[in-house]
Amino acid sequence: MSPSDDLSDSLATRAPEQTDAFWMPFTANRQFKKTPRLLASAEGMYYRSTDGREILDGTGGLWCCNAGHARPRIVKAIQEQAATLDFAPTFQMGHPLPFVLAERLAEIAPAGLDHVFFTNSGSESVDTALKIALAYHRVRGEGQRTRLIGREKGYHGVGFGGISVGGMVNNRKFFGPMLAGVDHLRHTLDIGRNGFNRGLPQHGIELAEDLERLVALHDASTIAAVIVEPISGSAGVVLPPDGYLKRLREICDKHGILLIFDEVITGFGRVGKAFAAQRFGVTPDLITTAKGLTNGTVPMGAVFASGKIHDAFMHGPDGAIELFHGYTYSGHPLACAAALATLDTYAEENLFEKAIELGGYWEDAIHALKGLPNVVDIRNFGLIGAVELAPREGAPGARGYDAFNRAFHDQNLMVRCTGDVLALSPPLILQKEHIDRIFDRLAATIRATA
Ligand code: PXG
Repeated sequence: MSPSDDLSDSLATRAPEQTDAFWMPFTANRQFKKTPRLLASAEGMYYRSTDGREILDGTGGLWCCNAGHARPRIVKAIQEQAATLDFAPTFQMGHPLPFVLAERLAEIAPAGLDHVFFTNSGSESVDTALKIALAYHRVRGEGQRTRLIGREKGYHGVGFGGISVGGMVNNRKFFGPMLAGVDHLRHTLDIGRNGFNRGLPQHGIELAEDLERLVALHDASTIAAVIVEPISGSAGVVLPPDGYLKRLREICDKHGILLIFDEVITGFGRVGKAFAAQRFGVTPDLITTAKGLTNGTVPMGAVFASGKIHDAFMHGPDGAIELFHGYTYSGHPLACAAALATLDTYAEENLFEKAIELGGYWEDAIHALKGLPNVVDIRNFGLIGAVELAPREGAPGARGYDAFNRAFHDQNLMVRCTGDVLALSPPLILQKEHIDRIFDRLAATIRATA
């Protein structure tokens, strides 16, 4: 090993001497830098922190490492690809892997969603899907359909398109007027009626009729698409009431409106099928993905489009570029190699079935936290869970953050907090003993958090 190898190794695994220059995303920078939470390495279900502790990963990184960490097949594929073809353009050029990967993805996608556009993140997938929806109507001669409908509490990444259709106030209020011509459905979180419910909420299907309200207000002929997360993660795990998504699909069909499912977190096995669309038996026109596509290893996103949408663009002279959109790194060789190896790993280990196999055990384990101090709701579906804590008076989010920080430092457990909601989305390789450990540690954390 050369001296520089040695240096880079220790640079990656020991706490940095300076923390000022890195402006951290979605982080309380000043608070973090006083007591950093730093991860140095990872394998399987565990991270190791820079101070040498083994941290149980309750969140699959950030909802992305669905097959757990440092999976040998994926590591090898990335290493070999870097040495074979580091980069190749996909604008008027190509290389084999994105073609192979798109076919593989079409095989596991809901029937009919058999065309794939590659991006580098969930945010880019969302902007891509919104642009495809607008352009689709235009190429068919319905260019007046320009309105986009999102939903309150929705999270669709941080591009201007995504925050415009998104519904989280802090992600929107700093950034001016955003896209014009956007409206929002009401959200479906109703703790009063559905509190401590197991699985899908029983109340709230009528909220889908909100789309009829917006159609009555704007007229269907102005609406291009509706985008929703089948299950929203960032807003604190908001589940669709039983039958709600099906009803949205029906209303979209009735009015010629495209339906987009943002499956950046629900895709790739999180809810017991490759996609939530399949678990819920509702097929949208477009699906946005990222995260689990490469098991979080190399940034990549993908938008799945129906044949109807794709084919609408394939007209005009042979030499015409059909869609003026793309990214330098669309179909990047390293990302494709990582994604192919990830799909192999998911298939070999039947990971898309785990959320159904273990869903009942997971549900029992999380609902056993009912009755602990300040717990005001518990929600679960597939291998997703959320424990909502009552906010401290005058300090919303403080109790959730405190619990998250304690879990990391005192219980060697990584969870996510969003406001006062603690969210869980473990790697799908977990076993019952990990579920026990996650909830033992979470219970101890909640008891210790005043
Ligand atoms: N759509 C959805 C539904 C997401 O959950 C994005 C788009 C954006 O993806 P990128 O790759 O641009 O970040 C996301 C991202 C959380 C959390 O704690 C969730 C996300 C990101 C960060 C934190 O819930 N999801």
